[in-house]
Amino acid sequence: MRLIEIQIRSLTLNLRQNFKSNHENLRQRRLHILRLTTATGQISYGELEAFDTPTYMAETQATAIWQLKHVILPRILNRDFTSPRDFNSYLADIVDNQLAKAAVEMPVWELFAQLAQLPLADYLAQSIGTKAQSKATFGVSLGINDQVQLIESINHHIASGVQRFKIKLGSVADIAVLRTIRQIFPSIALLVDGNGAFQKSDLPYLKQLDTLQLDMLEQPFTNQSFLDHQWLQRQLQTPICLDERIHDMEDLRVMMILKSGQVLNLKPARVGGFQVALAMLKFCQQHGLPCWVGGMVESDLGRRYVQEFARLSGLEYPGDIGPVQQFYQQGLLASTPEAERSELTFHNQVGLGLQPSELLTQLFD
Ligand code: OSB
Ligand code: MG
Repeated sequence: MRLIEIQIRSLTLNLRQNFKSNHENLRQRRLHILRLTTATGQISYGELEAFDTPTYMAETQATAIWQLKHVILPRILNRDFTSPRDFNSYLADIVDNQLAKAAVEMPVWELFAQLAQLPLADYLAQSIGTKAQSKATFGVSLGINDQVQLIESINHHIASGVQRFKIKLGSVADIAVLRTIRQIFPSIALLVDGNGAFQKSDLPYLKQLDTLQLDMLEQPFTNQSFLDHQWLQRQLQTPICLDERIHDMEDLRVMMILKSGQVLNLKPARVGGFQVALAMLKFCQQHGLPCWVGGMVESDLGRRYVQEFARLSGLEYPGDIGPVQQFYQQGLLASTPEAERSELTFHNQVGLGLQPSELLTQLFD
């Protein structure tokens, strides 16, 4: 396969409602969309998932676009590669820059799945000797909010059939809110995401989480920390799940050896694309480490990649992979997987079977 053109367009999507985490308060999602064309006229689209600030990850839209234009695209354009793995070898010596790499790596897998006439999920599964399922279960992630709003959102989503909720925390004060929520909703599957909001001195508050039957506590401490998470996990029954601390395979090995966490939130873009994500899934299965699929408030296009990955067996815990109508009115695709209660159903499309909406078509006019 040979890529002869990669066009890049910027796109801003307004959120229906702000999405607040300890990292930033998203009101708009500024994205770049890539269109890849091969020498034989095949087309695929990619999405750059970086944020505006270097808080969740070091990359921003601006730095990642610079790396794409000046470093990544010159290495991959007009080169022949025989497989996604061969493609990745052109990028292997570039340190980090996971989100920039993923913006091209993931659509390259889609192009190879098109060639193989397979659904992307089957093509991914085949590459690690596993299977893909026709359904995937999702939960909902709710941003930092006041108690009244959170209860209203949870009720709204329960009415549509969602049973697993992730709630963002911004400070120890939010733990009191969480206790009330648990009293009102004793049987929902509940987890919380600190996005680095906490410090070791918050231990007395974090210990209270153990009484709330949480499925897990995601990333309580900063992106830099393995040792503080290890220290906390030794004093907490609730499993710690790492997200933004895990950038590559080495991080995952360190997490396992130090027992800095017991669960992995796996986002293909965060680790540089599908090749590393697949290796991580395999590693987690070999070592009995539970692993599930996270989201990054993607557009419906970026979300399709994550949803497709979530079809792989071994990713049974409900992912942050639900319909992005939760976030946006506008979409780049004419159709997205059917969502019924908390389940997505996929059809046997070739690749991702992407059908551009008018918005996506106009972007590249
Ligand atoms: O920490 O999991 C996170 C969204 C953007 C950046 C980081 C995170 C999130 C989410 C997932 O919580 C929300 C979603 O995409 O459904
Ligand atoms: Mg997280």
